[in-house]
Amino acid sequence: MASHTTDKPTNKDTRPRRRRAPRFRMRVSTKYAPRKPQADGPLSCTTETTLENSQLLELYRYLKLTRLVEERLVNLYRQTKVVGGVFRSLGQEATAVGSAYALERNDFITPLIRDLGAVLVKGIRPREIFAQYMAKAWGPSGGRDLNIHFGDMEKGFIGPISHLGDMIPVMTGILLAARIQKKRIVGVAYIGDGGMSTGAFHEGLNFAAVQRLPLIVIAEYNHYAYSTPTNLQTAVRDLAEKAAGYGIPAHVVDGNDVVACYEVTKRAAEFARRGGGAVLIEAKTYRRKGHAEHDDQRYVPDGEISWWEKHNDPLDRYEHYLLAREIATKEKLDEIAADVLREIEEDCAWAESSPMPDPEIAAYRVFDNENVAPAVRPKVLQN
Ligand SMILES: Cc1ncc(C[n+]2csc(CCOP(=O)(O)OP(=O)(O)O)c2C)c(N)n1
Ligand SMILES: [Mg+2]
Repeated sequence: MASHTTDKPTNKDTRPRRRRAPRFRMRVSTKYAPRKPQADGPLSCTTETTLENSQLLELYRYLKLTRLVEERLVNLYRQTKVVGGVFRSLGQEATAVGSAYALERNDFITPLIRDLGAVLVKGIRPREIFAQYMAKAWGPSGGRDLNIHFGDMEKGFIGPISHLGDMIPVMTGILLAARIQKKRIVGVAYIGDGGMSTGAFHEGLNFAAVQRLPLIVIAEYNHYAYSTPTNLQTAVRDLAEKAAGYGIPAHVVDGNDVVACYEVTKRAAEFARRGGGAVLIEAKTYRRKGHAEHDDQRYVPDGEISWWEKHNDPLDRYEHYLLAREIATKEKLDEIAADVLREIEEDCAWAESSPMPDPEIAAYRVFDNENVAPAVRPKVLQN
């Protein structure tokens, strides 16, 4: 008889220790949830913050950068220079920018199409975005893929795939690997209200919760998934309620308040990093553009978009906040905006000057043969 290893299978619990959560207690914090607008003035942002003035101005820069990069992409799209669609985050930029800004350099994100702001905060330059959208040879995927379908492992940005929900188990796997390698990183996975209805979302989050992995899920309640309103997507009122099914804490945050998004993610990241496990953050926001530029939004009730534009625009709110608290003057904000525009001009010109990729290279760098055992390694194009 063949000899077997003497190692017996074990059910030893290797997860970080944690005090048991009280049973059946809903743990949804609403400290940073949206508040009713005050009758006497426009909405602002939360004043309870640990951010210094220089950081508050940097946040403003990223918000402005996100909006203006997207505006330039629309411009390029209308000139038929973009290959594929343009997906806007107009009206919800604060969610991606504020949450990503709360992370440390080595932390990871898996953004979706509405999270360009998080990608920029992670250090991706506008020129990469422009070249990628135009499928240019100098773009990060060399024309092999489009929009934000590329990644940068050095910068902690995992390129998304299109299948909704699937980045949750991917990020869970990354965090499990990091734990085995004794790296204390945190991962933020973004998901839409529609994406949360997938099986992959459930399986990924359940596994992360059971393993107490430092996964932060940012659930973007932006009122629509394509043309489906959220009340036809899910029976819960707040997406945060779903956390109870996984036994993890949740927060509801005003997704159009960039400071609140930062603060809530910062707290979640500290909790996750010290072994508390997964956290769900629901950001209440609004998608002011259609699913992509081609979508004329005929399914949206009259007046809804203009209401959000007038009363709850994340950039307007933040400008009001910075001016009212005398963190910046109007001149200072204009100066930042001009600087952002200058960068966009330069980067867009660079991307436009890039050639299109050579057809012969299309099949290179698509398949990673290194991941396959040598004996069964197929002959593929290398490099
Ligand atoms: C599993 C799966 N089903 C359907 C689609 C097609 N699809 C792409 S985006 C989208 C809507 C996503 O809505 P939501 O998750 O709310 O994100 P939002 O677009 O609002 O940011 C759909 C249905 C897909 N990519 N993957
Ligand atoms: Mg949505």
